[in-house]
Amino acid sequence: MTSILTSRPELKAALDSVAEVAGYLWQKGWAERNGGNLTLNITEYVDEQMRAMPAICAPKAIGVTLPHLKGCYFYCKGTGKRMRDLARDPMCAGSIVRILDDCATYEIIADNPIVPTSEISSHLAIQDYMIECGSGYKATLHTHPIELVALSHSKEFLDSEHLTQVLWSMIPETLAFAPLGIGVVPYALPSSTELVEPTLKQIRRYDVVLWEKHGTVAVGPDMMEAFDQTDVLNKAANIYMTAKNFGFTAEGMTPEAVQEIRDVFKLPNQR
Ligand code: 2HA
Ligand code: ZN
Repeated sequence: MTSILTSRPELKAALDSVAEVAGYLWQKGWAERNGGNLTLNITEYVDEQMRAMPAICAPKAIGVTLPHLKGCYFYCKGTGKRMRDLARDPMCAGSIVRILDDCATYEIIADNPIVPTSEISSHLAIQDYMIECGSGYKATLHTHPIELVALSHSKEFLDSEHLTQVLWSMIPETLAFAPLGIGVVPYALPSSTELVEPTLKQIRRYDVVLWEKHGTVAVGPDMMEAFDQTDVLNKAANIYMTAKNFGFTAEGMTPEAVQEIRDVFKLPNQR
């Protein structure tokens, strides 16, 4: 079967990178069964022929209206699909969708009518914000990083500022590569539109959002960067856990040492 990726090397390269990330998620144990989902804004690769492609399913409601997404195209992982399958072939585990002019509906155009991720409303609401604020960010990534999810089971770490400070203090690179920190969203039913507003509120301020007792949502200019953001924060949580396993609580770098890194590397405190 011919694919939309055939004779579109730039689009294929972008999705190859998404596939590479999907493989890492599986290897890290963050993507059990169909766990996690992702979207990539691919509008920059869309040509006339793609714009003319007919829908291969009936239009579907996003659940929210997103004015900045008019005419945009996204690659979305399919609901119920496995990251480890996506790693081998992105078009077998996801599809390409077009946002319709009402900004509240999408249709699938390729390759197969694979229904997008159940968390599509949160992902597309974040995509809408990323266009609105001119970030140039194209990727959203939801996954289940073990140590961060475990920390979200403790009331102590449901405070975004406290969790961020603890993670930053574990290893200097955490602050250097996640200078906006991590925001926590209280538990809500997975895939529900109830998650949309709280997630958006936190992603405006933080690099990564932690959904209590569930997983993370990260954004980035591309999928690899969204993965890296999640990875550096989870690494810090792993160090905290490892110290606990040794029988002590990690001391953490002093607030002065953390501030020094912010000053020396001139790290931003907003996007
Ligand atoms: O796609 O992770 O939160 C499966 C999930 C839903
Ligand atoms: Zn999930």
